[in-house]
Amino acid sequence: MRPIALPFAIAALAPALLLLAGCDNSGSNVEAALASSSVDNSPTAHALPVLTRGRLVLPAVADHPAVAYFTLANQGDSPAIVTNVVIEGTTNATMHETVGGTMQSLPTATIPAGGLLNFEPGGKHVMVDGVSPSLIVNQKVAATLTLADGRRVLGKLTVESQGLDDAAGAADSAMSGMKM
Ligand SMILES: [Cu+2]
Repeated sequence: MRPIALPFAIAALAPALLLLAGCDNSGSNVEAALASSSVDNSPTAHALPVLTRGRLVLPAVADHPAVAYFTLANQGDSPAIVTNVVIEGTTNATMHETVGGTMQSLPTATIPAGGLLNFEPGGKHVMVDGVSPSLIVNQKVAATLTLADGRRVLGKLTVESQGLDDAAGAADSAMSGMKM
């Protein structure tokens, strides 16, 4: 996939690029995920990966994309490859990754054998379009992840608001609008 540069001159011309600019950076926190996970870590050959800490962050500005984050734990003894994400109450979900301030789409994402894969602000995340206006904060929506071997991982995402304390700025810029 082609990295997408962030210049505003370009981004302003293309809403799809503009929203890609919205991912800020924060550190990964694998240890915290492990510590807070209720997943049984004993490896099992054909265990289905488990989705935890799922959240769907609504856009501050109507008609902008939402973004989904979650942690995937693979208890199996071989890598699990996520190829598709579907989220209830939305029309389209696409895996993305932010690397060094640029955004790439992520056709697949691999959960290592016996390990974790985090979708989190500043790293891998899921861009979500067509969010139903009926979704409300604290509601749980279903997420269905398809794996390369055809298996499906079902999980729940808690709907969150990203807050409207800077609504004017957010309206000016999808970058602010996507800020976490
Ligand atoms: Cu993105």
